[in-house]
Amino acid sequence: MKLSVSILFATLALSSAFVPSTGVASRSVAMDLVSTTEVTNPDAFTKPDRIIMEKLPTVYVYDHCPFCVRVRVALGLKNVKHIVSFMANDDIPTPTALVGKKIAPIFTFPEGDITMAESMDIIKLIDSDERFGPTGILKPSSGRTDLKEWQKSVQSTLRTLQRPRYVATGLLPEFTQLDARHAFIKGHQLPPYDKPEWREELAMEEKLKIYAESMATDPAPMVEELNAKLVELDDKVYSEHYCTEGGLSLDDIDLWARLRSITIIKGVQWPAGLRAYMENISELADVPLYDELAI
Ligand SMILES: N[C@@H](CCC(=O)N[C@@H](CS)C(=O)NCC(=O)O)C(=O)O
Repeated sequence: MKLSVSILFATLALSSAFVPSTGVASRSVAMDLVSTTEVTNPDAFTKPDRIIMEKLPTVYVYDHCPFCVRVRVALGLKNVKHIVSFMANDDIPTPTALVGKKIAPIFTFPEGDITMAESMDIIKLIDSDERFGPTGILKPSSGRTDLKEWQKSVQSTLRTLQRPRYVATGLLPEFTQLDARHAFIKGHQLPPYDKPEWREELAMEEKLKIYAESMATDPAPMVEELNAKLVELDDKVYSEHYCTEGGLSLDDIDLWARLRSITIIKGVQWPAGLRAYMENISELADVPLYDELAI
């Protein structure tokens, strides 16, 4: 990571859960005193004023869903008060009534009579419509392929580690009840199975057994592998505040949403700069990491 600013003060994020976050440069008195680089950084992200509409927009989500996290981060960065409605993972009627099929995220905006799916379309709308505050505050995607390639390179490892943990915590809102956990397991393969094999060739009892065995397996070797991949990623992430030179962009919306899921895995060692990146965007967007639930 090239820019090193506030890692020494990462612990501030702990207390910041209790105070409104009004922008990187004015996050707290302590931060102002120690973090002069931020104040002079022309690319620093300034969070706009809080927007509280009479009828709040709602985003229907699953907590673990990275596409849903993208929208939550965008609304958080735009400082738009909104309702986060967590659907159960086996709830078909709610999304179907809204957009005709089981999908998340779904965004509803009563003032504009808007109901829509597709995370990037939703984000495009909220960053181009003045009712959601100053427009164009999220820089466009850079088109970088290295971040996408990195994500692809860890896909199998992350599926193996994350998927059983999402359901095993029993604490994610979409998995509060057994039916919902089973619906997820039914549809989400664990490596080395591919989706068609998982869907068509395995009985439910077999799937449950594979998930249980996966949780019972020592994760240490895979976590080691992941730790090394995070060191690799740390070099690709430009600063503790955004991943691509020039400022906070849709690259961050995509990358951070994916990385957040990793925090469900206990014992991962984050390089200091990357960890600060995770905490900074978590605080700025008001979307929590999973640290307290990690298993
Ligand atoms: N392209 C969509 C993808 C959304 C998506 O695949 N969401 C998953 C959850 S992570 C989903 O709802 N899958 C259907 C299901 O769970 O039944 C977007 O970016 O919003």
